[in-house]
Amino acid sequence: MSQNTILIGIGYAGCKILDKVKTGITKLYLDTDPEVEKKYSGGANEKVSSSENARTMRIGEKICGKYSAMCDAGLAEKAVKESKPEILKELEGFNRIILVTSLGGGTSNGATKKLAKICKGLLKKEVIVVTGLPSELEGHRAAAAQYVFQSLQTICEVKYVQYDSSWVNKKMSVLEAFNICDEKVLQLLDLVIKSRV
Ligand SMILES: Nc1nc2c(ncn2[C@@H]2O[C@H](COP(=O)(O)OP(=O)(O)OP(=O)(O)O)[C@@H](O)[C@H]2O)c(=O)[nH]1
Ligand SMILES: [Mg+2]
Repeated sequence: MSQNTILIGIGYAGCKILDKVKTGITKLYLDTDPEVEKKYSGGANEKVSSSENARTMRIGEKICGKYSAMCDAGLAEKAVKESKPEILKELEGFNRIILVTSLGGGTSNGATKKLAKICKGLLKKEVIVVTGLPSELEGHRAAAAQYVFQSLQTICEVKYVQYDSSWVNKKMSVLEAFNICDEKVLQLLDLVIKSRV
């Protein structure tokens, strides 16, 4: 059944988390940030490694230019629209789509919502979003994430981890703190994958 499933990492954190997943399931790293192609493959649409069935896709090249959506969820929605033909091609043959992300950024908020709508509403596929939600320390990002989170729940199934500031201490770097968040989302993703294969 896992052959019918595709895991799509969305935005910086979504792709970072997906990169840590050890699985034979097909992966797609998707971001408005051109860096995605350097980080997760040797170039557009090349496999990350021979042992993994993984592809990368930079979306919204025309609309975002050299940059990512840079906290602009509306721009990321437009990026999905711009790259829709390429995205649809990647989704051919998959019935279950798992969107892996961490809400709060432009791409994670905008592209996840737009993709969920396309995959569920237009393509009628099974869609599950597995996401982290920013802690209250992130202020307006946390508020923006909450707004998208509520909207996503009206579209498809959403599994989430609420980041908790008590997980971190003052000695930790930001990267160390977010690596803890990665682990929590990975555990949740593992459960979702295992419950459906
Ligand atoms: N788990 C995890 N979460 C992260 C990490 N870095 C940032 N986040 C969280 O993810 C949210 C979205 O951040 P990014 O993934 O950087 O945003 P993006 O989707 O790339 O958005 P733009 O760059 O604005 O287009 C943030 O508000 C944080 O809560 C990380 O390394 N791991
Ligand atoms: Mg980004």
